[in-house]
Amino acid sequence: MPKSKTMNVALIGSKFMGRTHSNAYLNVSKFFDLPIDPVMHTIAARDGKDLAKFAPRWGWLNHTTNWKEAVNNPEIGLVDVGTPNHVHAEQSIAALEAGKHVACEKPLAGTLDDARQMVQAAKKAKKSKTFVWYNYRRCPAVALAHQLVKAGKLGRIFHVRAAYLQDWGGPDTPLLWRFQGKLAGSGAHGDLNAHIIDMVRFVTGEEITEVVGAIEETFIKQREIIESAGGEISGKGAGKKKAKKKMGKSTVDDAVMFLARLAGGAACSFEATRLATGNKNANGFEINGEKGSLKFNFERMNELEYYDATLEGRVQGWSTINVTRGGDGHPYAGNWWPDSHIIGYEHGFVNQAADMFSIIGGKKPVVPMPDFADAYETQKVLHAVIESARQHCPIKIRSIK
Ligand code: SOE
Repeated sequence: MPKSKTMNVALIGSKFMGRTHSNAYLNVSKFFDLPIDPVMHTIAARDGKDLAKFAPRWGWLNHTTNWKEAVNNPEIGLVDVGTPNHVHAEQSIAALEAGKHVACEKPLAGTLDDARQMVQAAKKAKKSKTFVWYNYRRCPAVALAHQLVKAGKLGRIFHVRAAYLQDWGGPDTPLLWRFQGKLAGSGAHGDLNAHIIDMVRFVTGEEITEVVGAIEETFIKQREIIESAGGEISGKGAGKKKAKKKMGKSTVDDAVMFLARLAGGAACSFEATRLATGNKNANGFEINGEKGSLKFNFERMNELEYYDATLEGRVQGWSTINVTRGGDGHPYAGNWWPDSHIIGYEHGFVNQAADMFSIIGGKKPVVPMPDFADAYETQKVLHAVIESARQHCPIKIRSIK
């Protein structure tokens, strides 16, 4: 068996995305034949005690509390930035300047300025490839939606309605980094609208050209400061035992909604909120075209609903495609289990790791992969939405540099 080519990976961050990315590197070579296989070389994070447990548990050979040491290690080929938004730029740019390939969590950055600096650094680093973990593109149902639209199955697109609804951001949720503007950049907007803006661009193949109007709302102005609370969404109710609560100001949105136009003229609505009570991770879209429609809801992530308006009227209706059939050409499905042996949230990350190493190895990804320049288009829309909400006016994306 010829020895496969390998590349050492350094991951920065060991919280929620640290786990999803570690799981992806642990499993990708078991399910995909890659031109280059990742080696889980180093995990870097701030808490040395936590790291000592995390590293062996998740398959990392080395661990360090000094991310710069990992980034500058000549043995490392890919640096993966899985940290909060305010350090994406510093860590990604350092890795690019060290000649590494760089993967970064979404959104590209907390601010447009940071994102622009990342794109400029990526342009300068000619030999480095960049990737952004817009993982939902690689849910097989979303990838199939992209392929169907690209094949012309919907024809001219009239409407897109996209919503990413969660409900973990209630009054009991403490002042995590995600509620601090200087760390996160924005709240549900950069966290959740980022995903649905990217997905709509990806599935329709069209850029958003104008934000027509927007609402930005912070319903819960004060949140409890919990020293131990990290950034993760499980901090709910952490402060319930404390007698006297120390409160801090939430400086980000809890919800942002906006109306937009696509390059082909479609009229779109987008909604992101952490207060949609009863919706846990309802990330979805509906696209209406001349020849048909598509509907996706991540809470039923293996299913894509399709309405084919080209059928004779008496047999038209919404069909629910269980996107698990590799034999029928469903994207990624052939790498996993037999028909209808459904997959989960973590598989999208494994599928992304597979495409990243395909690209590094000179092969094509199954579906398009966002690099820093592509993710900057999403970042420009994120910025335009907040400008539109605050100035109460439409904003053309071409005006954002
Ligand atoms: C929190 O809203 C979060 O963890 C997002 O940051 C992720 O991108 C999403 O996949 C799940 O929810």
